Amino acid sequence: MLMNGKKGVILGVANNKSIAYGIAKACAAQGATIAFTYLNDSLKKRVEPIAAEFGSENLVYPCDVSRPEEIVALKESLQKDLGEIDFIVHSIAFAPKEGLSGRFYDITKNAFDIAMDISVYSLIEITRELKPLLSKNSSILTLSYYGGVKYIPNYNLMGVAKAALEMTTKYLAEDLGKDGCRVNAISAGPIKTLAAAGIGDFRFMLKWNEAHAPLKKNVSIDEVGNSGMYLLSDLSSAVTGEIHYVDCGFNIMGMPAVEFDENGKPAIAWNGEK
Ligand code: 0WD
Repeated sequence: MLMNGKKGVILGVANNKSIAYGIAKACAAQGATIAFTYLNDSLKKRVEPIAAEFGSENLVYPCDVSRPEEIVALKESLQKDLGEIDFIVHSIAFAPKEGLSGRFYDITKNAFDIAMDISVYSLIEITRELKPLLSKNSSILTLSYYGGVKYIPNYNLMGVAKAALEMTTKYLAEDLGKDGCRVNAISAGPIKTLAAAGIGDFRFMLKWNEAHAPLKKNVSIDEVGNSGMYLLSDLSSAVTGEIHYVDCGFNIMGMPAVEFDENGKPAIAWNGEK
């Protein structure tokens, strides 16, 4: 199995719809030992049974990434319970609701700081704190979205955070390459998760992607999970600093490919409905 003997930690499982859950499933299926973290007590109740599903009932730790002391405590727990680790998955993002709709220029400094802290700086801090535990052949993975590269309606503040996250991935990749650690991001297509529910008109985004992506479907957490497992495994041993699209090809489209009906009218209307 591809992940036999590999140990790692996955941050960002909120429930079994989370992208992080899809990644955990794919890694566990290939023999990985996985530690899980939860944001707060209400999520603890959801994460514990998920950890048990993967035989990790004794590897569940609190970690609110906005609290540096919890990241330090996570490092100590992982060191005690796992020793060396081979992978880290950072599947965390947050922006206050005001940053996910309306006029972009109305974003407050407070909302901006929170989004950048939790969605971007946390990757740097986790990497720095957990680095002493990383093996000489390790891999770090984070999650991005196309809204960090091009304008996407309502993605607003999170778009700016994802742009910063993607560059953070590249700078970390250079920094850690000499120590045998790879750092990559998956830019996933839209998926209905808890975090996605906060984005205005998300259902429309799903329809638009399904209608216009070359594969004519939306991506599933299992598909992102399989690609994530590849980036965490030795199959990708020469891949680092990469932003890997797992979006049914949506990002390659410069213009929607539209079919026309017998009257010469586009068969796909502006709202993505046939
Ligand atoms: O369409 C999507 N769902 C996409 C998501 C497309 C492309 C990328 N992504 C990204 C997200 O931006 C995020 O970085 O994937 C990552 C995972 O998101 P998800 O799986 O869509 O969402 P969810 O299941 O909600 O997991 C994100 C979790 C949080 O869940 P809630 O819903 O409680 O905010 O991030 C965690 C939390 O568990 N999280 C934190 N963890 C530690 N400390 C914190 C925090 N301060 N804040 C949020």
